[in-house]
Amino acid sequence: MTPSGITRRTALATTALLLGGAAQAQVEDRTIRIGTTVPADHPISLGAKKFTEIVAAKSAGKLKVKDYPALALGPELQQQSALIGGVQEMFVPSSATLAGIVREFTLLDLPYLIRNPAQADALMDGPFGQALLAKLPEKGLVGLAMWENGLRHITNSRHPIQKLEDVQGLKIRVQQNPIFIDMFKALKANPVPMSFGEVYGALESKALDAQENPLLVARSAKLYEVQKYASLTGHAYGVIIVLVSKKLWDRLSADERKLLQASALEARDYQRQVSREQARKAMEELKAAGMVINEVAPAELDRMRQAVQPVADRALQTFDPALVRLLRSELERVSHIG
Ligand code: EAX
Repeated sequence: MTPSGITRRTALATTALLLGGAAQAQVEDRTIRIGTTVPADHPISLGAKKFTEIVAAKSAGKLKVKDYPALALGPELQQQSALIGGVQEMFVPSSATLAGIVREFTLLDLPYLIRNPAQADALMDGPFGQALLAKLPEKGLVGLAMWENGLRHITNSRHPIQKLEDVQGLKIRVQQNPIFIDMFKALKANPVPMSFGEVYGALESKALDAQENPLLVARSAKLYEVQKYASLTGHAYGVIIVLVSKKLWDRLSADERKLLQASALEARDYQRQVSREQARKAMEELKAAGMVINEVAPAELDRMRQAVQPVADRALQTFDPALVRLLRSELERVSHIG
């Protein structure tokens, strides 16, 4: 025990943090579990792994973040409830599964909202993205950053989707989210909301014909083993939210909060970069794995866009007009990007 009563390890960490230029940073020994929904090799889980490393470095090893990929800590809704209840520390889900907690996040799922990742970054990192994150604390969650899942496409085991009518009648898994259910009903498909953890089994048993996700999710979850066709519909852009339990957040010191916030943003830049690098290779990897991938003709994409537009129009009428105005002005601002 040193003369001033500080334990040797805290002295060490304080020294390290001092070296890092932080004034007397208050960081305690803590273990933090972070869950993801996809396998370890997917950029979302690689982002979570990077986050564990950045936090360890910034906290001189005091904040020990352990990552649990592929829904190892339970289905999406269960993990979200665990954060709200304070029995789990962090989770990195698709924004779509927040629909039942903060309905405004479903605005991110509106069909054909975003054309490319650069637009997505500008929208998520801008005032609209911040307005959504600001709605989480009153529900027991804290949002640190928005990471990338990517443009979503339809895969299925029946036939290539080359025209609007090819979607009709498909039994398709969708995220547990009213916009996705309404979107695929509008396309005359048969949407089945389900946890991502059940998708492979449902496709393998032919209980379902189809699912929709970015190609990287199809690659990482080996959906090419149970899906023959992938059609580049680009019908929605997938956003990932880095969540912390508010019960934990309220116990953290200001330094610990700053450290986790900075780490989530640093890991965000890494995660988006890896996601785009891997996305460039995903199509060839899936073709090599035996999938038949087709572009959908612009005229048919237009027909799909028109078929789902009423879903967006109806949904927009149910939200705070000020938030919808912000979304519209931000979409106008980012529409010139990329
Ligand atoms: O978060 O559930 C989904 O389809 C999500 O895109 C996936 O879990 C990644």
